[in-house]
Amino acid sequence: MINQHFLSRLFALIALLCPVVGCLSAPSGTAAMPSPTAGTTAVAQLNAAPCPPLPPPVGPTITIANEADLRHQAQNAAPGTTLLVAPGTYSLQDAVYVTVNNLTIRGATGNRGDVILDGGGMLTWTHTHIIAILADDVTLADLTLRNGDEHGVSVNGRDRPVLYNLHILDTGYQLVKVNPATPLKAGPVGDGSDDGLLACSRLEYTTTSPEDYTNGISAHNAHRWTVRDNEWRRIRTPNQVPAPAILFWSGSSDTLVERNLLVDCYQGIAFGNASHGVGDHTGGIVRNNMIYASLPHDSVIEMVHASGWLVAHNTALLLNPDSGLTWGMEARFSDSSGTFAYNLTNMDIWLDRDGAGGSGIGNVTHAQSDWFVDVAAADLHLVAGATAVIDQAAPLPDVSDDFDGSPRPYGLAPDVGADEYTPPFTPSHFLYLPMTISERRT
Ligand SMILES: [Ca+2]
Ligand SMILES: [Ca+2]
Ligand SMILES: [Ca+2]
Repeated sequence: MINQHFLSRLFALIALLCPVVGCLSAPSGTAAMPSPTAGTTAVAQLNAAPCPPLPPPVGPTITIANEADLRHQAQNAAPGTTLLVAPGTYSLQDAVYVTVNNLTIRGATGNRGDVILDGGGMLTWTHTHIIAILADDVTLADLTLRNGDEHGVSVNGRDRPVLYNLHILDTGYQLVKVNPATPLKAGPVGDGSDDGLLACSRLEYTTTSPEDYTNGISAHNAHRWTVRDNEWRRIRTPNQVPAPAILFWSGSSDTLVERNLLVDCYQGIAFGNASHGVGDHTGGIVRNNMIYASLPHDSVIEMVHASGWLVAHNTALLLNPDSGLTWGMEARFSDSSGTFAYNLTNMDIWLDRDGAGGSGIGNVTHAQSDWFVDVAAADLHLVAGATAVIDQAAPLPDVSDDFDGSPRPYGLAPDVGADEYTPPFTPSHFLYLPMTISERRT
């Protein structure tokens, strides 16, 4: 008879061993971008580890049930207040201008699909953005923002914004825009936006942007921003103009872009831009992202007028390149330097375009579709047969986990690309762990 003490000891032992043997690692091929509200199984919770629900509000809260009150409180609540927006669809009559420092606007249920802020349409020229941040330490969470004139979220030179568990779709210009200054209200001008976070969100167009001016996020003069654990779909223009989904430029620095999934975007991740000059981006890391393109595409990771970067352990399967395109990642112009390491892709990596000084370590550029779990579903986790890349990398100090947030390495060595392969979970991993029970029954 197994008593409670035995069970608690057994589970304690499993918990102790699992970080070593990986027995509770999620099976390869599970949902790539878990929602913070997805499921309650143990595996779902482990998968969602990088995206836990926000903790309960601290400080005063105000429940919001109509759009006029939301706009009013965003400018009049006391600093530190949380505006809890009740479930529903809110037809905004103007942008929500947040001018109160340390204000949080969040959906009341934690499910971003329950609270929809609708701007009425793209490029209707009625009220610019869905939400404009004009204060420091503003958090937006658990919301859907859609049908905006210009931007879903406009950050204007203010610091430490947190954009978390949002669904942003179908806005006329960039879905998220980070401006260097505060053009709409009085305030610090031109000092940029520092220490922002965009995480655990989904950003997309239903088809394409309405015209050629868009990005998923475009950030000017932004410093130490983190963009992680987001899903980006169809960030593209009607005329296939170059428009990176994730673009940091205009003097931005030390951007971290990790564990994002990009599907059918025309371009992917860019530090700097060819339309600018020397010093467009400094430092930064792009790691553990998965990029899949079946619609026509340009190159998907580009470091342009950018120096001091690391692009490591990204997976890019690119199936519909524009005519003449033979490369999927590039460093460009003579002021660009950095390292591409252990990326996995099926197209070339151009290290020295226009005199750039990129270096390459251990990249694999002949990826095959059958190395991945489910290409048609954009699931680029590795299968057991991907032996050409499993355990074929060397550890990098800047890459200690993978796309799933699971620790590297599993097995003998890190794997090339964004996924660290772990065998599918089966009970046999723990049912046959050796252990001795010397418990004296009383
Ligand atoms: Ca600032
Ligand atoms: Ca490995
Ligand atoms: Ca993994």
